[in-house]
Amino acid sequence: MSSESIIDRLPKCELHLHIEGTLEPELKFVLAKRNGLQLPYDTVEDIRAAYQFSDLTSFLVGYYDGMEVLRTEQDFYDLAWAYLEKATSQGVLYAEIFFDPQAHTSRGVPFDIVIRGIRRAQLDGERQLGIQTGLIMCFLRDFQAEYAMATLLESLPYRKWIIGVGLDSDERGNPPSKFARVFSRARQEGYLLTMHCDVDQENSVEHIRQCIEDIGVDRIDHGTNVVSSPELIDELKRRGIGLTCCPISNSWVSDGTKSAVIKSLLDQGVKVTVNSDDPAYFGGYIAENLAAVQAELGLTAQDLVTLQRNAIDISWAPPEVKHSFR
Ligand code: ES4
Ligand code: ZN
Repeated sequence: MSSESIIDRLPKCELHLHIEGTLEPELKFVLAKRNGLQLPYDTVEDIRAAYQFSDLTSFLVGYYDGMEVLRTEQDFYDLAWAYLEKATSQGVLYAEIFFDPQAHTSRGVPFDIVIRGIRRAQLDGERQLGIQTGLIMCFLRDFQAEYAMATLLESLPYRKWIIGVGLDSDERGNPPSKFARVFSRARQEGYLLTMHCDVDQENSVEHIRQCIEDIGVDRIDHGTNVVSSPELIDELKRRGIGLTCCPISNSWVSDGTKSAVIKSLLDQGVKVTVNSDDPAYFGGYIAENLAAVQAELGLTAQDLVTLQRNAIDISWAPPEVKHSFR
């Protein structure tokens, strides 16, 4: 069987997917029209052509600007529903979905509008498409820790709809330690913890160390720079902390997919996984990300299965969902 068809047929588990990063240009136009907004582009092609990033900061500026069209509960529903249909078409059985409430509350869209729209799509996805999902709330690390804490408190009435918290956005000058109190409180509230340590960021290895030793995360998003620290690799393995890697995203914000690093960590027994990040911007959902690694490295069928097993192992899915993959 060719690797393409193995990838097509593999039941998939997605662990690193920003719902706002699934906003395709076509939907951007629909939402802009519905909300009476004028986009600074005339066509879908113009929008795609404007997606030229060389690093994380340049990507993030356009990314947050692009969310302006998301205003109503129905907008968030439509966004999440479109992703769930796409994921189902690629054989995703279970997905953990990040959302960035502060990217919306900071421009006047209430928290409950955001989460209710996404939640309604999750329920419809389960009923109509058979895809199971969990929701992870990310704090924006370039905002103050106090705003993250206020967002954490605001989430508590929706506690049952959220499985964990994460940390994303611009990493430079915003280390994990800045959010130690917020994450400690989140843990007390019963949330599981993950944080981004984006590829090739300043002080990446120190940020990974803080995640593991000071914050006590359950997982790390990206985290591939750990490859330069044998001690931290051992610590990841000892604690069973997995990495959610995103090869196509890496190739936009750094100097390549880091496929060789992913394979090296896989071979060293770290629980690495392959995921999408912001597919509408980077141009690849989970199948394309697996295919990108496959094309560079010629992974065996067994490697591809291991990647999905790892994902299920380190996922925060309930036991019955984990069993459905066996
Ligand atoms: C992100 Cl690539 C990346 N890095 C940090 N934060 C993010 N949020 C969405 N995509
Ligand atoms: Zn991410």
